Amino acid sequence: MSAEGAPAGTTVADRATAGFRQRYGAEPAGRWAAPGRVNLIGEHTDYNDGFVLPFALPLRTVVAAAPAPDGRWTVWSELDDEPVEFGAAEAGEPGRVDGWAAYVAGVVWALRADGHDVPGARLAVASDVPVGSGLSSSAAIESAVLAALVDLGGLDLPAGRWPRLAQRAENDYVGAPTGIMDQSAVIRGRAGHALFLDCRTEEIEQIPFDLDGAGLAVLVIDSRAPHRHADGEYAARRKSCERAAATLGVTALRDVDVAGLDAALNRLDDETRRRVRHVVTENQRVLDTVALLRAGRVRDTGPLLTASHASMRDDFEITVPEIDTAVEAALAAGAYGARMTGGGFGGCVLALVDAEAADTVAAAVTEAYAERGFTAPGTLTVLPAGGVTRLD
Ligand code: GAF
Repeated sequence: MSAEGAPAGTTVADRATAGFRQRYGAEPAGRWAAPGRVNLIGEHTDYNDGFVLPFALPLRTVVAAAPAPDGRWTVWSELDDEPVEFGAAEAGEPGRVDGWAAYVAGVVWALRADGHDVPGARLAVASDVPVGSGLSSSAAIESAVLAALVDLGGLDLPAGRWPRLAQRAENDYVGAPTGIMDQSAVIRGRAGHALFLDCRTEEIEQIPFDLDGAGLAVLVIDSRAPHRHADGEYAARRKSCERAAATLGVTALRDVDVAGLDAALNRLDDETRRRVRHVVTENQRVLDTVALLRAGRVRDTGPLLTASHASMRDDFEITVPEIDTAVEAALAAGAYGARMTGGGFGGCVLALVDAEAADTVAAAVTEAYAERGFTAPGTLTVLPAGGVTRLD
């Protein structure tokens, strides 16, 4: 849906501005944009203090905003006709604002909990990041709102601290027990690079990910699979990992490496064994992928991506038939590697392909879907883009 008053064909930033003008009858003081993300590799490793390698997408969420002298927050989104308004009381208590606006109230909550004097504001949100596709539309809105409020209030908050605050908004206000990957990718992503993040230390390294130079592309396939019990299953996986770490006497599964895996597995029940094996081997796959990218061997990362998928399918058990079909069809059509990206139970698949073969691979996946009677997938080729930024 796009904002009334924004002619068809206008950009997401235009839509945010048009929405702001129409809703508030004034000009915004500025516009802030934050991207969605895909994760190249390293799934369900972030909340285990492990390694991830996501990158920011060219699809963005834009927030047009201006200070509100009454000290309250009003937010309008093109996803919803009615704006949501709240004050310090609602922002002070998790759960008082729900639905999509909870991500906005959560950011206000997290900033205030961190001791900042958050300015009241009017905000208008437009987004090209599809909601519910596993491309982190939630981290995008959190990060764009965070950037807007930091700038409007002149808050003293270095960008290095933003991911943790945005994560707190999601964990403690919205109530989703996610890790720090998505917010980090969306805030710290850099064009042409994948973000190698150590989720324990929050150290980052920008890893050149030169798809163009290698004649390659990342094809993102939106599985269009309905998210089946995603929230409950995500929380269950997280709990299972935390229980395993406690049984093994380590702070987090990050502290088990491939060399110590067999000894660790011997101490666990069948199901937990599979969960732990995924996390430990996935951390190693991230390190191996980083090593290959550092050596400029982009194409050679393909088998690691595919191995990551097998591990998510067989050991972590978070894939669904549409997702597995997309991966198999992409590989059969010549992709160098393919895997589900994101939390699982739906969402997107990414495939590493020759740039000139992207359309053929997309068509093969669409055909495999049709044969199985699935709703047609969405497909898009992407290059790594930059993180959150002020537009003007
Ligand atoms: C979701 C979460 F938000 C991330 O923190 C991460 O755990 C991911 O699932 C799985 O890798 O995107």
